[in-house]
Amino acid sequence: MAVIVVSNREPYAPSVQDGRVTWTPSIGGLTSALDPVMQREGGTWIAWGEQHPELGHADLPPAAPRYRVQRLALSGDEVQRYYHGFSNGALWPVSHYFVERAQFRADEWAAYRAVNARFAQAAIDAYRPGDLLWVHDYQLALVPGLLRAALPGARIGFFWHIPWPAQDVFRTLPWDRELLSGLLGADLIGMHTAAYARHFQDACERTLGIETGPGTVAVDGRTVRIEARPIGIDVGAFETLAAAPETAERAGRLRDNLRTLVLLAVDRLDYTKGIPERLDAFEAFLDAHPRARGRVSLVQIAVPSRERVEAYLQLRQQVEGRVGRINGRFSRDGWTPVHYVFRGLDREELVAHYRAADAMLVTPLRDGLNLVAKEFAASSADGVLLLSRFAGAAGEMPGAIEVNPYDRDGLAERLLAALRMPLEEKKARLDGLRRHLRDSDLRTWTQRFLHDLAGPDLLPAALLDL
Ligand code: GDG
Repeated sequence: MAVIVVSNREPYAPSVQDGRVTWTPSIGGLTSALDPVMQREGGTWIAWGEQHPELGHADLPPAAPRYRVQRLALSGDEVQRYYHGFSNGALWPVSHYFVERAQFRADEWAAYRAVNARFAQAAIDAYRPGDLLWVHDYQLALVPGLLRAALPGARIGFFWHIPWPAQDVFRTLPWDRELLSGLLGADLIGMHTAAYARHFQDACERTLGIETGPGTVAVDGRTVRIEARPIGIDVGAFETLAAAPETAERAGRLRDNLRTLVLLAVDRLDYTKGIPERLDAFEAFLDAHPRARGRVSLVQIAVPSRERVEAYLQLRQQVEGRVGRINGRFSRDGWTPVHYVFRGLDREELVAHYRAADAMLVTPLRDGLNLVAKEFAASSADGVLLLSRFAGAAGEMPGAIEVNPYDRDGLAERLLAALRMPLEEKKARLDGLRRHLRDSDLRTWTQRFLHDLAGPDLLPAALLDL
């Protein structure tokens, strides 16, 4: 038995220099979650070959190949309509409650269907009886249905990484029925929170008129399970990196350069992450507390994202306008209130930032889960986590200070409380958070999902001791 993973993003991205190809693991949770299990089990990973599609399929990891990445080459038109169009211009905003930003276009929906069919066909070609199929995320919602039609007896899992919105929001999608039916091709559907799973069941009842039970939906004589399974992180990897002497040195240098208390925020530059609202709250904080001026700095790491979508270009202007305004208003005596970094950091640099921060601001307007919050909690020695009540992770992380990103003045006051928190309380909160993270680590997440998908009789032995 082998595992077949189907995802939009490829696990390793190739780069070519002087005719030599180097494969680098892609940034993000999916590669860290699934690469280890693929390395153990072998199998096939089907993904869009975004970089250098001409290279075709690859056996990875490069040093000791264990599984095959089947790289689909998408045309410019497919990328535009399927990825930037329907996935990121319709499904993403609706799922995050930004209905007014969504654009519903029939040609983009047609491209979404066609590209989902290409992914499904590649998985069908790779499939051998007994294999486990695991499809990921909102770009590929129709794939489980297509797989089920072609492979009625297959075991198909799906994980939805973003929020599932309340029914009145979901039903704004003109193709709500098709999306639901597509997903219901799976045997097991995972979501980050119980609320998302409930919303999904609501949609099945009200849009499709299907009966649901506790955590189940009955369809075509099959029972589909819908479960809350929040993704974890590789806690050990973050703890080890955070404790390394080089990290302490880097963190020390960062703090020496700033010479103030450090507030940190790390996000893809996305309108769901609440970056302008956070900057407004920081400005309100500086207005309300003149003594904080010169003593507190905000470091905002904004990772470039989806730059071909108009809304994202506008967001960048909005954010940079605010950074300029705050720095223009408050900078003095060599102190700059906002340090704005518009690029991704490497893992070591990222963890050094987590380590240097007195408080971490994770304040999305809406977020499926939010891995940054978990990574900070695993890396920090004595920092405070402020976490939006609209991040899926909030329910799991009571050790964080809960904030409402829409409440500018409230958020400003919470900042002050975080910076004044006694050391023992900070440490106690981090200890509690870390205990939970260890119990729900990434390997456990992957192992449990595949275990439950396979059923005990079919479980590959190696999955037991991942
Ligand atoms: C989607 C859902 C859900 C970020 N900046 C740098 C960097 N990162 C890494 C982080 C983290 C990942 O990217 C971001 O994950 P998030 O969960 O915060 O957000 P999304 O990208 O929106 O992810 C989200 C997730 O899927 C998983 O299901 O939690 O809700 O939206 O791992 O560390 N990594 C490096 N440099 C950076 O500058 N190396």
